[in-house]
Amino acid sequence: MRHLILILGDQLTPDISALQDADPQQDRIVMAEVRDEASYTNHHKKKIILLFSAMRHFARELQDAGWDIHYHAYDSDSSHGSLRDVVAEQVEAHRPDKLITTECGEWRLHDDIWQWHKRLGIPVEIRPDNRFIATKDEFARWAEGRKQLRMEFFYREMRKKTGLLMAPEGGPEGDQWNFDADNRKKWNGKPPAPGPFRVSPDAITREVIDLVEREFADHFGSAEDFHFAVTAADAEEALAHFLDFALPCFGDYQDAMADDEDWLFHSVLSPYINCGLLDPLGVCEAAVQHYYSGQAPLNAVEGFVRQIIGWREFVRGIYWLLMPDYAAENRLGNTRDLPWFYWTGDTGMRCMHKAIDATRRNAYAHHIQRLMVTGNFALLAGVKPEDICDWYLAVYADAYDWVELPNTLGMVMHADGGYLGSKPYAASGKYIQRMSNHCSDCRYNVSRATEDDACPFNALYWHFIDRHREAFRSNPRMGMMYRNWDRQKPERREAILQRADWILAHLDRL
Ligand code: FAD
Ligand code: DLZ
Repeated sequence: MRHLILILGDQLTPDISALQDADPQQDRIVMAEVRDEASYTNHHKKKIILLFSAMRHFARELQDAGWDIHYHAYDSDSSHGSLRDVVAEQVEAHRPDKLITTECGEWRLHDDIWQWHKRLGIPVEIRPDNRFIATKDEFARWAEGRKQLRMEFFYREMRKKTGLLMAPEGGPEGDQWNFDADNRKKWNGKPPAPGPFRVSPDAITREVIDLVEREFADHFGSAEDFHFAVTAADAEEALAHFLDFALPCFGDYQDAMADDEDWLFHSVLSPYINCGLLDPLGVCEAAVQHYYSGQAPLNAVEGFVRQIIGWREFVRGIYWLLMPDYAAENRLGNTRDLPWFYWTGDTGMRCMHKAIDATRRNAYAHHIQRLMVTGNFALLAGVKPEDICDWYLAVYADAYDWVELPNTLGMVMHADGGYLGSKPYAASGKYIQRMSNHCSDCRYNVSRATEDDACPFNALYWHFIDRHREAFRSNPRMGMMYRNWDRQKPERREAILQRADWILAHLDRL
């Protein structure tokens, strides 16, 4: 055999770099469902189902196209518990000249694969991941020498590089790079939200569901009502469904939340983009076509494209620029354990209960729930970054360290000093009230801050502002918060801080 080619569970793309120049007559592909990958965090059951089923479908498609594949199906009794074990067995059995793979997305595994050539006794060629718009080197070059790294400026470079939403004269379509200011409407039930594209599980998926219910029974989340796409063809249909039914309102309601609506106008495409079933650039090109054909407004399409070629690329760049030290950052010095209700959803705070319950059922919550509800609470309560990062890595079907870590540690926890935002996204209950209808059905009163029934976000917000005065003293974007806090009567400030202290001492009672 000439080459052994390793394809990971989040590399389900037929033209992934590891397969380029490969020869079905001489090369062999290896894919493996293994304990180490399925158990390094408490992955949501639906995430494991999605990956195992999508891997099995992908392997079958490659086989049908004439490839020689070794597919290692999950077996809890197998002595091959890691990807390296399975690859070593294949190397032993077939003596390839070389192992080829595409660089993986997580530092923990990346660091391991870099050492494999010593253990395997053959060269290991690790190719760049060709599914991203910017290479790691390109991002590093862009970042070099800049005082501050801001997504907005990187995003503009990506717009120019891809030509997406660029007018013929060379400027941005609509003479504006960013339409975020138009994208902050509250949703009051109209127009109705379309819900995500749903696929009924086929025989392969049903087999995987049984496997996961059996072998991963203690993992977070529900396996019931699994409806994710598990093939590229179905993921394309999910994209078409989003473009036709949700994209037109994506911009307007991008920041909205609703008590009885899990998905609003979000695309629910991240699980597919991240495991390789959809190409991020192709997704953006399709959205842009909907703008040019008049099917979706510019604020929606620009907002959507920015999430993918802006935020998604930017967080990946930050991750690879700053890892491995990045994961240990804790600039606000947080020490609190993650409250247990993050795993159960058992809390009277309506917004938290709704976000966690949707997470448990769907392995999905939209960005504003992640950022401004579960994230905001962890920030205000001073949860240890490692605890909250572990939670986000476990509970979502789209979670991989390269994208989860900067979003959580950086954007939510401000634990990196501000790469993902020039000020923390801290907010009181008023923000949640403004953007949702959760508060009207909540056990707590959002208009109060000090009473026993007062919304915990309110007192915690001021406690956060007060206890981090030193850290934010010189941040001009925080000045108004401190002026507002200092303007309150001393007795009021004292009562708020006391209420916050009580909350922090009794998080399990909220
Ligand atoms: P949409 O709202 O429809 O957005 C379209 C696409 O843009 C998404 O599919 C995604 O590919 C991309 N995108 C949007 N926002 C971001 C972002 N901030 N970073 C990277 N890509 C983005 N996203 C993940 O893919 N994996 C994660 O593990 C993850 N963890 C997160 C943790 C926290 C604390 C926060 C605040 C955000 C996290 N995000 C993560 C980003 C974002 O919340 C999800 O990408 C989004 O909710 C996925 O749902 P969607 O496909 O409906 O997105
Ligand atoms: C997330 C995941 C899971 C649950 N299982 C596997 C697996 O059994 N085999 C595999 O190749 N990949 C899996 N993955 C995805 C990997 O963990 C992913 O490749 C790394 O997170 C690197 O991005």
